[in-house]
Amino acid sequence: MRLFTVLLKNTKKIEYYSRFSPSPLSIKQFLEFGRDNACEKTSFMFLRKELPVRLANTMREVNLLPDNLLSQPSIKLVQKWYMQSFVELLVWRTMFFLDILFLFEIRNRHNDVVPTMAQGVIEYKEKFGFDPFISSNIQYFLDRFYTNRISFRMLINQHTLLFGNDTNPAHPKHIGSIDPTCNVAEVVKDAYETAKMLCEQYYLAAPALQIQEFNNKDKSIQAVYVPSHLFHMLFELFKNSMRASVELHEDSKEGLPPVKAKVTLGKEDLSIKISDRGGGVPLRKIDRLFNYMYSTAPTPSLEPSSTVPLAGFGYGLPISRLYARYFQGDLKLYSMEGVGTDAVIYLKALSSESFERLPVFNKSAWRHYQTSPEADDWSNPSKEPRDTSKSNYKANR
Ligand code: W6P
Repeated sequence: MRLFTVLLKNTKKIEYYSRFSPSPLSIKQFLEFGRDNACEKTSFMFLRKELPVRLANTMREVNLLPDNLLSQPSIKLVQKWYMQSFVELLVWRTMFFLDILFLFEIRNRHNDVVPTMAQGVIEYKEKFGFDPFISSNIQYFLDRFYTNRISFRMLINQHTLLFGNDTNPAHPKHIGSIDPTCNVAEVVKDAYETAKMLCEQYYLAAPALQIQEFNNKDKSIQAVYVPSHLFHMLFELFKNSMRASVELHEDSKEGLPPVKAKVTLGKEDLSIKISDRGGGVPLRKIDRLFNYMYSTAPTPSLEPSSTVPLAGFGYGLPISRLYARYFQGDLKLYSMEGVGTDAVIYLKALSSESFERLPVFNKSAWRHYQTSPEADDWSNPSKEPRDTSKSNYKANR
């Protein structure tokens, strides 16, 4: 009886907080807040409302997933973590001091959300198979769910880095996780070197790197950005480029073609292009590289790609694209089959324009989960005309 009333109350509270929209912050705001008069109390006042709002928004959306997916044990486990954190945050609301250890505890509880959700998708696929409708549902959901998670961790990290005791001695100029003068080419080199180590371990060779910067002035291009996010994206792209390059040129005499990086700065965009000569990907398969359901293998240990350390987890590309989009950028692949692939990361050149891009739980989001699959409104190329001599097939030409 008591358990029931507790559950009822929590449902009501989730409903209450989910009616508020999350408040997106720009990198400039994160910076100004952390730099000038970083006030722990102000940060606490913001977080004690904003964290439950962001959690509640995403928890409502989890509930819209198809029953067959929601009932998988891994998804249930993730839901339990969210509920626990939500309840704890509401207790925290009633206090007027803040405990950084408590925020660490919440953050760490959610460390394994990505592989656990992936496991849930695998469980679903094993029982029900691949379904294009479910796949597009999952795609829409996970993009929003993981963006929410990126943002939640961003908020917690800013608070704990700014007000925790452990000021970052390696990066005294950083404001929390933001580097106000992030040297983009340096992060490119870092990510390249890390991927190169893995690549050499596995293939005993790795492509060289060529970096080019395009800037009006003759100093290196700087961004106001979260270096760890940038590293995450670049590392993922380098792994893919290296793997494709080495596997294509393994037996060739000419040696490995280098991977090229180009960093450019315009008025609006800061762009980073990573180009490989790894043979490219046919257009038909490009979307799959970003598809969650497609890239989760039902038997990971038997899947050849999972034995290749360079292949990553399978969620590397879609999540890298979410990092880019999180601050109003994007990540795109331009491939030419037979030659190679260009991957471009677009970032906003101005920190005042890089606002968090956050999912909002509302009617329009709700509608996305309700639409049922309809007949395709484009012709299907695989269907042959039944009888070309009798039908109007010829008359149509
Ligand atoms: C490839 C496939 C791919 C994905 C992402 C980035 C670069 C590349 N290169 O061949």
